[in-house]
Amino acid sequence: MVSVYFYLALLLPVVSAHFSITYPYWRGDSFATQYTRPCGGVNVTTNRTEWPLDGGSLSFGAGHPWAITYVNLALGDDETITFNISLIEGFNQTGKGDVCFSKLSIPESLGIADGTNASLQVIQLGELGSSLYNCADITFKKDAKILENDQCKNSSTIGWEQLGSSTTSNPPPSTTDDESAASQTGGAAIFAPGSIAALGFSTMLIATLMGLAF
Ligand SMILES: [Cu+2]
Repeated sequence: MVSVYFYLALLLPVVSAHFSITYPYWRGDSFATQYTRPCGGVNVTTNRTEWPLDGGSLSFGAGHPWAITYVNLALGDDETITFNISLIEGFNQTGKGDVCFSKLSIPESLGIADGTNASLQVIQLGELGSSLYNCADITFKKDAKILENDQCKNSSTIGWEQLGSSTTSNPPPSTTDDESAASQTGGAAIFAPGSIAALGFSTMLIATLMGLAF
């Protein structure tokens, strides 16, 4: 006779660490190879989700207690594409569950046209120090839409924390005025105008995210 615990075990959800992209449709199941850059060991596909020209929705299922998270874009449609266009400021995504950005904006300077192919890359860096990767292949289309609100949900378990050092941290004791000025300049350089726009945007997104979460 089979133990009742056997049947109970069948009812348990698959305890999947790692993460999966749920929209746009990901390249494919990468769970066995998700540590492989740049796309979790899954090659580019022709299964492309249509995205609006100025940016679209992204949702993923998070399976770790926390992960430093980045979203990058690469233009093109083969294995040589480079994910060097950051769509958000990196953040610490906390909690397990569904995460959704209703709209990740695309910089106008990229000159995206109707029919441009690209891929999105989501990176999650967890406590063990290895990054996890997933990609989704997209085609920019002028008539494409972002997800409806009821299709873009954030689980109540999901949280967000900004990265970076505190603005109130003290300079090292030996720092002279000149060095202090230099370090402030260095700090400011991190927030170049483009980054400020990106940070502002992602903060806005996260505000939306948190608003939905609570
Ligand atoms: Cu995992």
